[in-house]
Parts: sequence; C-alpha cells; structure tokens
Amino acid sequence: MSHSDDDGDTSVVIETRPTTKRPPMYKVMLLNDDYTPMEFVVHILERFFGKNHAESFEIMLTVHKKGLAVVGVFSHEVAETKVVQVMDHARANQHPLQCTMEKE
Ligand code: TYC
Repeated sequence: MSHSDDDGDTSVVIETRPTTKRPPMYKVMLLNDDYTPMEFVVHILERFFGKNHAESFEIMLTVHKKGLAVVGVFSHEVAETKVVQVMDHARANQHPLQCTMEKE
C-alpha cells in the first residue's frame, strides 16, 4: 500500500501480521521386539498413556505386526517424560521394550 503526504514523497506501508509459532509437537512411538510380553505392553499403554484396555490391545498388536506405532503426540517436555517412564518401567521389569520420540 502506498500513499502520498503533502511533502510530495511517497512512503510504503508494509503490513505485517505477527507470526505466532506453535511449539513443535513430538510423536511418541513404541518399537516391537521379540521378548517383551504382550500383556506388559498393554499394561504400559494403560498406565502411562491413559488408553483403555481395548485401545491398548489394538496398539500393541499394531506394533507387534508393523514394527512400531505412534502412541501419542505431545509437547517436548511431556513426550520426554513418557519416554523416560516407559524405559524405566521396562528396564525395572527386565524387558527390552524401546520407546522413542520424534519431531512431528
Ligand atoms: N512382539 C512381542 C511378542 O511377541 C510383543 C510386543 C508388542 C513387544 C509390542 C513390544 O512394543 C511391543 N511377545
């Protein structure tokens, strides 16, 4: 947009809108392995991801068949907490279950 004032020169007004960046979100994923019991994975999904039993069983089976599945999408801080909770719980029970996070 340009407009003239009475001094004869021309000014250009650049209209900007403030660009508000959303915080990046992170996918938390469970990986398949041959040793972690299916019931343990179901238990993890119920306990740390607030899934009901049926949802948990379905996600566990997806991981088992496809190799991995996204369990949820969270802020960096929450995603990191979930990964640590799952990894600690798996290790405490001597299961090789792996949980990772990745920027969406
Ligand atoms: N593949 C495992 C088994 O047959 C079950 C399993 C499912 C392990 C999901 C890990 O994230 C996982 N006992």
